[in-house]
Amino acid sequence: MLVVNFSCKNSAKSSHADIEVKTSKPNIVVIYLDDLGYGDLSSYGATELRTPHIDALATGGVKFTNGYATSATCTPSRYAMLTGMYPWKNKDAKILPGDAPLLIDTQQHTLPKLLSKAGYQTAIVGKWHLGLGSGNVNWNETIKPSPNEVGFDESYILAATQDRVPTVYIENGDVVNLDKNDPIEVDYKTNFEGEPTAISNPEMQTMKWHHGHNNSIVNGIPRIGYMKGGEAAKWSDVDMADHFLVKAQNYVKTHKAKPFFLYYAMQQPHVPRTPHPRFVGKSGMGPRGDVILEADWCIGEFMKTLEEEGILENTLIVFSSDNGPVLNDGYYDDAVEKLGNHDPKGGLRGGKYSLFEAGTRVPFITYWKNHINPSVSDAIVCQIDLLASFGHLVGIEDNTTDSKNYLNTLLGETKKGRDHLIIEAKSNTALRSGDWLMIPPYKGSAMNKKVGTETGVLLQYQLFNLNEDLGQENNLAESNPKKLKDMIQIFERLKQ
Ligand code: NG6
Ligand code: CA
Repeated sequence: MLVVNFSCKNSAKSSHADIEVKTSKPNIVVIYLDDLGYGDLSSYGATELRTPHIDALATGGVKFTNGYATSATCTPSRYAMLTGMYPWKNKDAKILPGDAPLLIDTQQHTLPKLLSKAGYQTAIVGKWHLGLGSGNVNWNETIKPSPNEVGFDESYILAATQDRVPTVYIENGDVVNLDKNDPIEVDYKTNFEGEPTAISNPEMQTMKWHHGHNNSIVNGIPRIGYMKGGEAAKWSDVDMADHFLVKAQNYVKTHKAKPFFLYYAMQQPHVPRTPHPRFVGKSGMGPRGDVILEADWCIGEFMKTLEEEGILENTLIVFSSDNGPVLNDGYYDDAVEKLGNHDPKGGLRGGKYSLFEAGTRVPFITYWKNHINPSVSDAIVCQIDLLASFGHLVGIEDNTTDSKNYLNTLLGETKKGRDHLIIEAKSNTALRSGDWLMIPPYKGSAMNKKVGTETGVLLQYQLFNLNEDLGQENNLAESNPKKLKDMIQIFERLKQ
């Protein structure tokens, strides 16, 4: 059995054998937000809103200042985290519609499969967005393959995003509360006859669409995609955070006897931002700020549950986000108008969808009470490495993916992280290496006009020294040809 080499202060009364078990097979919880920016937390420099519960993880654990999602959008980042594979190696790893087939091959190596092999119970609660079924899903029967076929013993998910149909929860492949007499149909191309959309019935909207999002209206919110039926199964948007929280809490309470892995994939602050009424107006920043406060509260409640159940000191928590921030992602919800002095990018350039830093550099925190010494680390870490790192923790080494073991870095025992990392935005890739970031030339628009963020795309090479120029204002590609050449060489080698 693997014996992890750090002191176990909390288990002073336990026998040595107990300590070994506890330290090598802690529960693992990944708390993953959707579109939370590098600057969206008070522990990461935000001054206009306070996130005390997440801050407690940051100050009691390792706060990474160079923590990355692999990608600037959801599906590829989640794919990389769960499979350990760079998403640009899979041409289908792009933002998926709600009726897309499962992106992960059921034969593929995954993080939950690895932990299962080590004796863990595994579950996902929250946003999935990695596709379901094998094409032409019948939402009225048990959907297969689903998260349950790629390593999760249990799943309670929303299929894609909160702004995409079907707007229902799915538990272990079954739509929750489905009335068989009111079957669900979903189509991403054509509407069902007579069904209201934001175009035909704009008066039904309680939240207006800005771009995209003008198909079926559910709970007054126009969505992407068309849906018919399933009335009793439709979720309540304002209750979603509480709903997932209770599921996550119940999972912990009922599975604490053996090690578990819980992927708690929260939906905030992705659009549509629908805070529960008790958070409405609390941030002064409109719904985007309010749902960040709501998410922070949920995390506080979840942590309380771990403590009350007596397993806090035996649970390793990783907190992060799937991509960087966006304000206007398709609805009029005051995110731009009420932003005030808040900077969701935390001084970085770009945002969601961007190859600039704000697209992929995200809050990244590890917390394990009495096992991790609180610190701030500037090591380059990436979510893709959770698979190999957790593998090492539980005694399973696997070199078949792009994931590398950085357990000691994640636990704050060394500040040596990745030397190189390939990041991705909308299928374009760039290289982070040491202090440097190189973006190769790409065709396309430098601005995502509807969303209002820079894409990072330019027809020339871009080279930045992030240590001296965090905001990526000075392109050094021409003035430092030697560094550029080195970076291109590393990039080409890694992309083979
Ligand atoms: C985009 C949507 C955006 C969001 C995104 C996925 C439009 C115009 N925009 O296509 O609102 O849903 O997909 O976000 O439809 S992610 O965080 O899941 O990648
Ligand atoms: Ca996202």
